[in-house]
Amino acid sequence: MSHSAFIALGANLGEPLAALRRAVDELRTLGTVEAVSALYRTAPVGGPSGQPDYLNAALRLDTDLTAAALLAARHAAEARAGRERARRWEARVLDLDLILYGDQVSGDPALTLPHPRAWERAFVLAPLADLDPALPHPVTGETAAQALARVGPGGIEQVSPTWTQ
Ligand code: A4P
Ligand code: MG
Repeated sequence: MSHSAFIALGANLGEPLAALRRAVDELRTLGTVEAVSALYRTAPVGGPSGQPDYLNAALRLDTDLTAAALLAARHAAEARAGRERARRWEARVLDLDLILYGDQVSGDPALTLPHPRAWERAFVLAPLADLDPALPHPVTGETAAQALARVGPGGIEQVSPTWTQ
């Protein structure tokens, strides 16, 4: 059965735009990419100080894979991009987060759904609102557009509406 997954992409080391484009191509092999958000330049949130700005985006993937299989595929894609996992929230060549998987809710630390910080972060919410402003948080019901208005668009700037070509 096909599930609708929303995946956030981020990178702030190496060649972030090339890494995000490659990630979109890799995700196309896992299902149907129904929509891709605009691309944003965003100020780093958390982590060591002095990190470069991020590029962030999101996409909707309709897939037959389970959430766990998607997460495993994402680890492989991050590894291919050359990500070295060391400290949490440090600069990275590619970060793929599973934000939503249908309306599935999970507290498993290895796979928390929805992604626990997504509805508090403009760098996730702005791309999500591009894909579907009415997208509801499965627990609270707050939509992506409502959450973006609540947290405010500080620290993010749209760079390009069409960037995957
Ligand atoms: N994990 C649990 N649930 C999920 C899920 N739904 N999606 C586990 C993805 N991973 C999930 O993640 C750490 C662990 O979370 C994994 O073992 C996974 O099984 P990670 O991606 O390896 O490490 P991380 O990204 O450093 O940690 P985390 O907690 O995912 O951080 P965030 O929340 O992704 O924050 N600022 C800007 N401007 N733009 C960014 O993209 N990203 C972060 C990372 C911080 N600041 C940023 C940005
Ligand atoms: Mg992450």
